[in-house]
Amino acid sequence: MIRDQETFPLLIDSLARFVRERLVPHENEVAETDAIPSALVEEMRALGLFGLCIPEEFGGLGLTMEEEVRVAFELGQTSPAFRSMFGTNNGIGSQGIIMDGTPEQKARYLPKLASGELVASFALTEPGSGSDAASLSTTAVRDGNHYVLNGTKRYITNAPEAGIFTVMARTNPDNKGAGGISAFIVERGTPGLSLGKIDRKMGQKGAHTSDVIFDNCRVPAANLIGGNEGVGFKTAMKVLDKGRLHIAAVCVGAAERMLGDALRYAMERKQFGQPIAEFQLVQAMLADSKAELYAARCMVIDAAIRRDTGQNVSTEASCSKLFASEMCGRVADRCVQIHGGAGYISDYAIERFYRDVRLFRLYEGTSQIQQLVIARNMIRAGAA
Ligand code: COS
Repeated sequence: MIRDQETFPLLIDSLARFVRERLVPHENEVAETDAIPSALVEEMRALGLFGLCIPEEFGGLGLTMEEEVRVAFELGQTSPAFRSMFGTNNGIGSQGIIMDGTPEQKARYLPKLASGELVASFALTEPGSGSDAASLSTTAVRDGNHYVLNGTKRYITNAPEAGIFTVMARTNPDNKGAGGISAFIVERGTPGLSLGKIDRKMGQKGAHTSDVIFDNCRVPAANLIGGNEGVGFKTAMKVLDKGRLHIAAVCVGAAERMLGDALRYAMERKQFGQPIAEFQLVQAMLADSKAELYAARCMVIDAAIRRDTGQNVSTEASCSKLFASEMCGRVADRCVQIHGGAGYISDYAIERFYRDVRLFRLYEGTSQIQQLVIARNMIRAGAA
């Protein structure tokens, strides 16, 4: 759903211009320094990018899902590290509070997240629990007006920058499954919370992940999300349903960028006396990429519109994440191929994108987890 047909295209235009004129020129610098220049982060704040998906009453733009994916199509057209900077504030870091938080939790944290004053991280994954998220072993034991957290979270995006963490921990040791898990908001600086060293990754330089370690970390009971124990896993799954659709849209944006670069290269690069774009084998790679990209774009928009009308889109979000991230990987591979040897050289953006987009098939649920979610939902519906 697009709320205002007149102003929304203006937002898209200004974001496209920001991406083209401000972010793309800094891609190499970010990759080399592993940092986003603070002036750019300031510009992101001023544009409201940290609050895109936070409700208007808390100072955000309150984008609908369709608006959000269309914005992500634009933001995806540059290094994913830029989007990642404000991605957790709009997505996995804040949505648990937006969906299930108490009015006090929303009032305390959302305005600061919307303005970008505070960065939020989502802490689910652990050394021993990745795809099998319900088996997590971080514990939270009630002690008076506090919970005492112990455990380690792994690969936590934006942990080094985060001011708050939404943390999934087991409050009921007798329930080893999803029902024993609760979600908490933990503020940086809480005694007992520390960070591991920043992970060295294959790509997405400028976006940081690290371990988050809880060692007898005392968290006020008021920070139990929604005030209810045992529903933290459901909160996490609902957050991921939305996040997966967003990532699918980012994949569409990234594929558009890569294909645009490859097309330009193919039209300029001459071999055998003519631009390589004239060769049918190159055309096949361009055409297959275009067709798949179009399919992914349509899927993402359809799933987003369905979500805006209140439908449960768990299946469609996983279908979109599965197809779009795999499509993005195939497009990246073909675009390297179209560039030939140049595609292996860091002077060309495609070399960096090829590594950057590999993450899309892994995080917020691997392709195999998306397959599992889709098939399970089908079987459940079939049995009903
Ligand atoms: N929305 C709401 N509730 C959901 C849900 C969703 N999308 N998915 C599951 N639930 C609920 C179930 O209904 C169930 O509740 P009840 O016991 O009351 O029925 C509970 O959560 C447990 O669900 P389920 O039995 O399906 O859990 P499993 O342990 O079998 O695993 C998967 C579910 C594998 C899908 C889940 O662990 C997962 O998504 N893993 C990947 C994690 C991930 O994406 N990590 C990325 C890190 S974050 S960047």
